Amino acid sequence: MSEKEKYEEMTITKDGKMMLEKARTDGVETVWDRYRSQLPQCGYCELGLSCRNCVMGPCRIDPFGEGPQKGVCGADADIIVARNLGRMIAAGAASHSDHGRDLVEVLRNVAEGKAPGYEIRDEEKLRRVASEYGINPERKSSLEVAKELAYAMEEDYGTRKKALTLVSRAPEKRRQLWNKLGITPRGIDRETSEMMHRTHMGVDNNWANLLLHALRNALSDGWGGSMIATEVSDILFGTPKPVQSTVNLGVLKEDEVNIIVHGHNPVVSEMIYQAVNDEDLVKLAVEKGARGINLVGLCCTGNELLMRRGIPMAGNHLMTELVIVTGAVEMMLVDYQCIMPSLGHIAACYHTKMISTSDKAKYPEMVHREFHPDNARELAKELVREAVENFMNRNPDKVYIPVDPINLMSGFSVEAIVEALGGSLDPLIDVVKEGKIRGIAGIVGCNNPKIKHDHGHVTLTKALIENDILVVDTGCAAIANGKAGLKVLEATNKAGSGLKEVCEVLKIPPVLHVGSCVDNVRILVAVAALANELGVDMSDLPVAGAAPEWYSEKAVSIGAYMVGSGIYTVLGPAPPVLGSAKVVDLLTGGLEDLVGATFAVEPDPEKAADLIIRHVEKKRKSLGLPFREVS
Ligand code: BF8
Ligand code: SF4
Repeated sequence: MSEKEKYEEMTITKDGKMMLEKARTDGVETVWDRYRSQLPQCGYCELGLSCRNCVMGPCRIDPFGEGPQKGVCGADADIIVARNLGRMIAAGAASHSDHGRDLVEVLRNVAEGKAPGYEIRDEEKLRRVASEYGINPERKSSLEVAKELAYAMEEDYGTRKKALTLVSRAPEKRRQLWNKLGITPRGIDRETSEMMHRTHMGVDNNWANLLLHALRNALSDGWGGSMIATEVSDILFGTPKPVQSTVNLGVLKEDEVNIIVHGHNPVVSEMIYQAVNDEDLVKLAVEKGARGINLVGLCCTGNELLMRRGIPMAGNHLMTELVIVTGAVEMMLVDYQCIMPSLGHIAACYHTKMISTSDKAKYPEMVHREFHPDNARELAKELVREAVENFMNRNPDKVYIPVDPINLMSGFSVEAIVEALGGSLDPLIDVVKEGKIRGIAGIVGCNNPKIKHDHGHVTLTKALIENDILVVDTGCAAIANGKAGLKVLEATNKAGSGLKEVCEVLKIPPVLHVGSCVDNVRILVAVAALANELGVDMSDLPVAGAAPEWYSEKAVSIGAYMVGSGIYTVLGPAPPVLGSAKVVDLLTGGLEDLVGATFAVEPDPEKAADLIIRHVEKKRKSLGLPFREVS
């Protein structure tokens, strides 16, 4: 196979293929090279059958029944698989929730006057969320309300509560179900801590009991840590409204200082956004021979800024190395999560300065400049100045920006969607009832070098909109769909006639960007509101989720809180559970009786679309709505 043919297998994106070629010429190793060098990957681990939870091990179970069927402690395949999955969910829930906690700390610092540069941008939302926390916002200043809210949210992380505050947003039936099953999420930290405890050697050795707690742990992410992250981000940085922008490597500018923000938490990137608009720094850029400063995003921190400020987006997870290979990046600032430790090494081949910013996330070959609420504004300016000064170190012979950018529309918070609908969800409910929109699918999650880059997201999304299913997307999936041109008004031409008609009236694309990965909770909030409006449970609605190219532990937590909330979810890559038939049966079948939804695994995105279409029509039928027979 020629190199070019290999690139065709690796990604559907033009900029990706062109930069893979440049990476080869420049002698840069990428995630795909390292993936190949790992093959064959460990079969025990792939099946979830290896355990290293203690030092009597590591142990493994023979999937063919010939070798050992028990670990040294006596744990069998079911226990080991369930424990491993539980730990993945704990890690994912902890990541989202700790991100949320960092935002709450900024909110508290703002309230206490210790965070210059940050402010309350959405007072209305501050007061609305405060009321949900039982705080009476009347006759109080915003800062007083912010302080009380920050304290109340910090309480949600603790252990004394019987239920998380924002669980109240879920329909009554769903809450009763959680209570009956004993999985109502309590303190956010408590559920993760308990998951780690239960999976210690000699604690919970009932695989089903472990999985139930794993659901509870995931729910503490969805209705807790992630939901807090989204709400506080909106309060501090503004609730997104529809905004136009551009996407792919073509957003980099040959004649400007290019600065990239990568990671997840908008706390740092929002300050960088302010600094790149500082007049003195823009003037300095011009003095240094550039036409200006160009701030662009990657991954979810990029999504946060795209949703609220319309900054352009350079790419998703598998593009994070290739963007440096353009040779046109003066500085990349990272916070945390999904930042490959390879980035610093790649940057060393170019002039790109790499800056880590969080005390909890340091990386090889990066300079560490720690951000705190009190120094963020000044440090952001200092770093942007350094980036500007680095422009003169750029080697024009190494610069290659391969494509023109694609337009996209972003900024669809639930509030913005309700506004586009004229102030209530009723018009959406009407078109779903009529069947113009058959259902709604959330397409979320990552890229993974095991799957052709962006192929899963784009193929699935196209198939769904063709079948009149409205798509809402987040994270790396959203960036993939943006690059594929599915987030512009003209994309309605790719939708079925019903969805096309609705989108044209509302002047929205058929694929709505609802945010970053923590913003998957916007999907929970919207589905809960629809269910409340109709007086049904979330699992009754013609709604589904999919993660066609997921890789991360966070994605497992997202999938689990979606299913735990009654939303059928189709995964592309199989999670490491295939070593236990019992666990597989529960996840893909038995959960239906418990929480009214299951997981499915389908790596082929066309077939995944069929599963979702069938599910949507089944739900329509049971709601008594017009439905189509699907073979
Ligand atoms: O939180 S989609 S690769 S960037 S984990 Fe990561 Fe996956 Fe992208 Fe955002 Ni989400
Ligand atoms: Fe082996 Fe049990 Fe220890 Fe796991 S917990 S490593 S199965 S002895």
